Formats: sequence, structure tokens, C-alpha cells
Amino acid sequence: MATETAGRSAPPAAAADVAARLEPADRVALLRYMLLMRGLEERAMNLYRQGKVPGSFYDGFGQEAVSVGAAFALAPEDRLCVLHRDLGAHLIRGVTPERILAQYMGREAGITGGRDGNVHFGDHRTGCVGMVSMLPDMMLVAAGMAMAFRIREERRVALTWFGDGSTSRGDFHEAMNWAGVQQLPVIFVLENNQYAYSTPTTDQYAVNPVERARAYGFPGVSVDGNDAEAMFAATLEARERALDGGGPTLIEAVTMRMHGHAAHDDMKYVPKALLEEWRAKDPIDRQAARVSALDVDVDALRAEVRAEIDAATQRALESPMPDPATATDRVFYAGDTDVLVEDGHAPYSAFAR
Ligand SMILES: Cc1ncc(C[n+]2csc(CCOP(=O)(O)OP(=O)(O)O)c2C)c(N)n1
Ligand SMILES: [Mg+2]
Repeated sequence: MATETAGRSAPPAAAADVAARLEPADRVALLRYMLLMRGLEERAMNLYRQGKVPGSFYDGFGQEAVSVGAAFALAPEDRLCVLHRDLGAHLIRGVTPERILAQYMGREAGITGGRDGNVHFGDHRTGCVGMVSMLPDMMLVAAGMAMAFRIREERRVALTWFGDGSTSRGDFHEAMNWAGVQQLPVIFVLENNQYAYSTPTTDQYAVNPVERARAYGFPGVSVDGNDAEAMFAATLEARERALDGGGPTLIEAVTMRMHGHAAHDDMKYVPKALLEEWRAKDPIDRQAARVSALDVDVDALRAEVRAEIDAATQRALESPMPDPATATDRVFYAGDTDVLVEDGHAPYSAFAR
């Protein structure tokens, strides 16, 4: 990444110009991470149905471009608060498929070592903060980390995802307000998937929340959330502006929740025609078409990802259940390391090369 301090007034680059900074290998990687996310979540759903995943199971089917595209634009030193439909971000930061499947099954090899078999995890070594279930508390956590970066005069950003349902909560407004007042280097990605559980957005707000950003003193942009490259471009732009002292950005990723809220939800309340309309805009199909045009064998890529998931499933199933005697270990952090100090692990970062 650039290390010099740039001037404040650089005009934002057009999204197409920013996306043009993606090399062919980047375009393939975007597709690969989306395939990995979808394949892993499909596998986890099967394991859930076999009784191997305790509790319920949440996925981001159809929303893969939102987490993959945004996380792709971040640097190892940035910090992420990843939510329940954003598995792609963990993958990009280097959490292995095996650890993710082990996490869902509550196994020792999972990220929390079996202390939570769900999506409430984060691996601080990858720069990802564990998710707090109360929504959208992570907006405040991200704003807090961005404030620490500002006070320490560090060139890095914090980013968090949250759903449309979060925008009706007080914490949303508190985080937006403070980020605007302090002009913090934080990126808020609003994952507008049309529903918060069974409540459609028409019953949630009278004004599209992306318009609220201006009221809090910073830009809000609406992006096609089913286009990984558009998500990458918007996030990269927001990041560069934040690093240049330009403050926060609200990115609304317009997408659709293609599955129920969780495995138990048959989502009878979603009109079938609406789903069909969005199925035609599948983010993986869209990126696959771009990658095919580069003369890359997409079928071979799909087979490679499937083989990786099969091997990861095998290893995750071999991981033992945790020792009950260790249940209270790691509940409170015993160390004194400043977790904001070290760089996160991001094997595929646009800035790592
Ligand atoms: C404050 C709070 N209320 C309720 C819940 C339970 N809950 C978890 S996810 C969810 C739906 C959230 O909808 P949205 O923000 O649109 O995200 P989506 O699930 O659609 O991605 C609810 C109600 C919660 N986690 N926190
Ligand atoms: Mg929603």
C-alpha cells in the first residue's frame, strides 16, 4: 500500500477506473473466493441437516460479492468486523475452510475452539474482530478502532458490514454521528438484502438509509451488491479517501437474501417472483462470465474449489470435540498484547503485492 500521506483533496476516481486496477489474477481470485464461500456454506448446510452443526445455520447465499469484493480492497493492517453473511471476508483474510467448518460443528479446530459453534467468531490474527450478536454494535466497535488509528496517526481503516435491519437501531445513528463528527477512517457497508428476518425494507424505513450519510456529514454511495468488482471499487475508493483524511463512507450494497434468515426459516413471506428476479443476477454467474472471457477454465476452477472443500470437510470431521474442562478458558483475554498493533493476515490483499 501507499505509505506517503497524500493531500486531502484528491477527487474520487470513477468506479470503472478503480475496477480497471484489477489484474486478471485478481478477477479470478474474486471468483474463487465467492465459489469457496458458497461451496462451504452449502456443505455446512448439509452438515447441519445431518445433525452435525448445533444450533441453527446462517448463510450468505447470493450475497457473496458483498463481503468478497469489499474485503479484497483492504490491507493487512486494516481491521474488519465481519457479520453473519460475510464469510468471504474471513476467507480472504486467511481463515482456512477447515477451521470454518470445524467452527460450525463446534470442534476443537474451530476458531473459538468449540466455545461457540456459530457465526460469532473472529480471528484477531487475521485482523478480524469477533462479532457481537447485538446488531449493529460492530459499527460502534469499528468507529472506535478508527478513532484509535486517528489518535495514533496511523494510515489504516476499519470496516464493518451490517444489515438493513440495523439501520432502524439507535447504535446505527450513534456510530454514524460520531464517525461524521470525528471524520473517522471507517467504512460502513450496509448490506441491503431487502429483508430483516421477515420484515421487508418497506416496513423498515421511509427514507433509504444511504441518504442519511449526508445528514451525518459524509458520503453515502449505492452499489450493485451482486457485482464483486463494483464492491471492490467502491471500497477501494472509500479506503483511499479515508487514508487521505476524507473521513467515513457509507456504502449501500444492494442485494437479496436468497435463503431464509437461517436454516429453520422457509421464507414463505418472500414473493417467488422477487427471488427469480434476483436469481438472474447471481454474483457468481456474473464474475464467472468475466473470468471466462479471460480464457480461464471456470469448470476447472469450480472442481478445484470443490476438492478443497471435500478435503477440508474430512479434516474438520476428524477434529475432536473440545475438552469440557477447558470450557471457561479464553472467556476473558489473559494477555496484554495490543491487538491493534500487529498486521492482520491477508493472503489476498490488493495491497499485499
Ligand atoms: C439488537 C438485536 N435485535 C435482534 C437480533 C436478532 N437478529 C439477528 S439477525 C436479525 C435480522 C437482521 O436483519 P438485517 O440487519 O437486515 O440483516 P440480515 O440478516 O438480513 O443480513 C435479527 C432480528 C439481534 N441480533 N440484535
Ligand atoms: Mg437484511
